[in-house]
Amino acid sequence: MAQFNPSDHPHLRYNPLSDIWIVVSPHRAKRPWQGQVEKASSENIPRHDPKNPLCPRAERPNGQVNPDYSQTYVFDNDFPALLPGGPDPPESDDPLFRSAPAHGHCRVVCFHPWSDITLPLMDVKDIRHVVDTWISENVALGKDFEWVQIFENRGAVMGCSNPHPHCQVWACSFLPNEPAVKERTQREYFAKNGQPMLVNYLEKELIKKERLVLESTHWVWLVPYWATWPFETMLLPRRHVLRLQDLNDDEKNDLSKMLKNLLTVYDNLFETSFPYCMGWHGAPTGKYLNEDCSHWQLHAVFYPPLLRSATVKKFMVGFEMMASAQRDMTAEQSAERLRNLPLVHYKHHGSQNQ
Ligand code: H2U
Repeated sequence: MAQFNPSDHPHLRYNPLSDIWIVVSPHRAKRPWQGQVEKASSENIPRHDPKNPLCPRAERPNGQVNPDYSQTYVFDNDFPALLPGGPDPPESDDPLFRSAPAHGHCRVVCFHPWSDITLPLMDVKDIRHVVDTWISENVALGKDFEWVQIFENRGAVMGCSNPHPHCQVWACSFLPNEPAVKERTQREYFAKNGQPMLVNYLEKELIKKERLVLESTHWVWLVPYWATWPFETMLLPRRHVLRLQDLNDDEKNDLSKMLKNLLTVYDNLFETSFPYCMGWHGAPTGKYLNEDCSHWQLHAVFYPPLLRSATVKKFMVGFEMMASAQRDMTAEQSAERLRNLPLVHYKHHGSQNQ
């Protein structure tokens, strides 16, 4: 029998953070595609649209008028999924019909006053304002809530409802599923190995060098060994950091540059405004602020849906819905493709403007 080759032979990979297995089928990457093709993202977005409720000076449906903001602007979501107060469901002792209280606070963070700009096209100093806003939201909401989820849905294909550059913050009175699993897996790993899982993981990836994409003084961008989405990536600080608010000034400046670079690489992959869902995961807040959370390592995850062009996306259907997540290209092949892309944005090719 032929010797096992991870770029040729189907195999399973374990995701120790999420405690799931992924099917890797590298031999399938060359199959022809006759399925659905997405619309490429529109590039004709007006810089200012007085009717867009996320723009400066625009009136939102609740009658509030946005200020003439010039950096980031944060407001309470007008259609929040969670509310700070309200009645709780009755307790039930029936294991088949369980419910629990869910309170929260949902906010919207506009990154920039212009609608026709995205993070990779923003100046690093403006991205730094976004980083600072993420931190201040995490600190303010984290006082009262156990989990503060910061996430950006970019692109209509990811369900983003508004082209204006923005992200959302959902603070929750409970640990949602993904963080709850990460809380358990990192705690167990730490108890067994005496080191945080992701600190150990990064040490090993820096030696293996197979899945690294970009490195900076304080940050490393890589395709995790266990990535599910074709171009899924993770951004990790080099130092052990529990939460966004624990980053020092140099790390925050370096993060702003790194975000510009990595998102430029993503845009350059298919020369399109690359859709993704990105979010931050760090140690929980609320009552956890008074507990030892050394098992946690801060990280950002990027889940982009595109597979082979600006218009062909990966569908998580069929076997993925019924059984296990599956990918064709290996994590190493994705990392190599990303690594070979320029740091100059494709919209700026041939110009001085980076
Ligand atoms: P997306 O990130 O999925 O595009 O969502 C935008 C959020 O902005 C969405 O949660 C909120 C929506 O409720 N929003 C307002 O709070 N006020 C508005 O006037 C428009 C959109």
